[in-house]
Amino acid sequence: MMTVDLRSDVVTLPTEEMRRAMYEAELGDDVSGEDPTVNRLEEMAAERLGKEAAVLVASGTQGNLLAILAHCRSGDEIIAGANSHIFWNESAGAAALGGIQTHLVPNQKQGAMLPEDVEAAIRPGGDTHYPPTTLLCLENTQNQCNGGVVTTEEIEGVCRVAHDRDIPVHVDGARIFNAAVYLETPVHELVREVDDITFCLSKGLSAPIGSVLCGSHEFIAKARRWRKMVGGGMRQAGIIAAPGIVALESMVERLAVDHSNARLLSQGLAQISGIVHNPETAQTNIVFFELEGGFGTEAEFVRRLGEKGISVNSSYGRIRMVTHRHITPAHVDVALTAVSQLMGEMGR
Ligand code: TLP
Repeated sequence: MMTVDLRSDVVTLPTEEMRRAMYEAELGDDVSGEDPTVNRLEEMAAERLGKEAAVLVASGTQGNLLAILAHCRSGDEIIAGANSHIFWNESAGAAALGGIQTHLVPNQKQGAMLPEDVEAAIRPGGDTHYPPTTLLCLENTQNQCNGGVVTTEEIEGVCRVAHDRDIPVHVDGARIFNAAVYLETPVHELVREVDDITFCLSKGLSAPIGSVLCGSHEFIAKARRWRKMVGGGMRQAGIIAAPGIVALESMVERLAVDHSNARLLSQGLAQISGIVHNPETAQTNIVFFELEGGFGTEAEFVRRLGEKGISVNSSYGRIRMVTHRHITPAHVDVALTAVSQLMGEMGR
C-alpha cells in the first residue's frame, strides 16, 4: 500500500545535500557569535529579506515569540488575525511569557486584514483604561485561511495604518517564500514595508530544524537577548544552519511544484460528492475542506482515511491537506482515489 503523508510540510526530511552540508559545516560557538555557518545563514537571510540583520532561532514559534517580546512590554496589546497561528497555535506564549494581550482582527478569506479593521483595533492613547497597542502581527501565507497569499498591496495598506501611529509590523512568514513564489515577486519586495519577519527553514524548504527572524540591527540585538533568556542560545548551531543555507539556495523555486500538486488535489476534491471545497481558494500548498452533513465526522474521516494509508489533519470541523517535497502527482491520485472510496463508504 502506498502511504501518503499530507498532514503538513513540516514532515519533509532533509535532502542528501543538506545532510552532507551538516557533516561538512564549519562550526563554532554561536552564543559568542563564532559559528561561521550560522553567521553566513543570518547574513544571507537578512539580505534575501531586505532587512539589516537576522538571528537563527529554534522554530517559527520561537521567532514570533522573540519578535513580540522585543517590541512589547508586560501590559501591552498586540493586534493579530483572528485566524492567526500566533493566536491559535503558539500556546499563548505572548500572554504567558510576556504578559501581553492579543486583540483579534478578522482575516479575510485568503488571510488579508482590512486597514479599517486594524485602525479600529488600535487603542486610543492617553486613556488609562486601555493597554497600549505596540505591535501589529500579520501572517503570510495565512495557514488557516487556505494557505492564502496576502499581496504586497494588502500588506502595505495595513502597514500604513500601523506606521502612522508608530506601531511596528511583524510578519509570521513561516511560509513567506510560498507567497513570494505564488506572486512571482522577490520576497524582499513583498516585505519591504514590514519591520520584521520570521520565516521557517523546516517547512516546504525541507531543512530539518530552524527559522530565521529578520529585522533592524537594534531589533535583532533585543531578540538575541530574549532568545538567550528563553534558552534558545545554541552552541555549534552551524549543524542546523548548514541545511538552512542549502534550503535558501536551492529549495525556494521548487515550492511551485507543491503549489501545482495542491491545485491537482483541490480540483480533484471539488469533484468528490460529499466534499465541500472551493478550488479557487487553493493558492499555495494548503488545501482545506469540509464534509457535507450526513457523511460522518471529521475525526472519523481522518481515522478511516489513515487506515487507507493517507494521513491528514483536521481541526475545528475542517480537514487540511498539505503538499510538500515528498508528494508527487501520483501520490495526489492515490489520495483522491482513497477519499473518493471513503466518501462512498461514509455516505451509505
Ligand atoms: N504550523 C504547523 C502547526 O503548528 C499547525 C503546521 O503544520 O502548519 N506560523 C505558521 C503560519 C505556522 O503554520 C507554523 C507551524 C508556525 C508559525 C510555527 O512553526 P514551528 O512549528 O517551527 O514552531
